[in-house]
Amino acid sequence: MASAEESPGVELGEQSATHDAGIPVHRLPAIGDIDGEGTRGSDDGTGLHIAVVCSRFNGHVTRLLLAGALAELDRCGVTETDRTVVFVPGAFELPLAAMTMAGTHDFDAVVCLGAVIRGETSHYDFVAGECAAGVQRVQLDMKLPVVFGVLTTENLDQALARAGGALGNKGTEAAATAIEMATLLRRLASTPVAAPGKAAPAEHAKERAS
Ligand code: INI
Repeated sequence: MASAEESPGVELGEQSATHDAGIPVHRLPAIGDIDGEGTRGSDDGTGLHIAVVCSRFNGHVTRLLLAGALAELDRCGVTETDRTVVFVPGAFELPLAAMTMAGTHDFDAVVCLGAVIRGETSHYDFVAGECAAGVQRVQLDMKLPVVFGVLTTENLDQALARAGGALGNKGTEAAATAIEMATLLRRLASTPVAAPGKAAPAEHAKERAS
């Protein structure tokens, strides 16, 4: 997503803004928004198996994230029978549950949903930081898309704005990211990627010939 630094002249406030190409600054761009050659995923989730891990802490926010995520999975063709939803107490527990779901090897992606809202102590920093680091660790260790659909905000209003309010729904974006990454990884696995002028790895060539 474009940042304030990448988009000079764009005023980034609580309201949605668009940069020159008309792509919303605050929102996840649609898959086709960035033109040109290159391999990308799709939003066709037909046949994909998706796990959703949702934190119950700040449940009045996370339930909205979950609703957004499930609606997006519906839109992308991931049926109820092709998805599994599990709940954990708080965002700190998301990585372990995500690791457990990933370890089944039954899923093409895991979506983690949570809301960490700053309080009066430094607890927020530990929970948010460890959650983010843990989710990324699971993704890299398991070589599986594990999506960070966790709000980290200063207050409840900021969280609600991003949970179906004026600034979209982080749960919806997380589910869309899971589908795009799962389909991208499938494409990269079935189509050998080779640097210009280099032959594709032999095993890929063999696979193609068969
Ligand atoms: N968990 C959250 O998901 N959001 C928070 O804002 C939060 N805060 O601020 O404390 C939070 N804490 C609980 C934490 O995730 C664990 O469940 C708890 O520490 C037990 O391990």
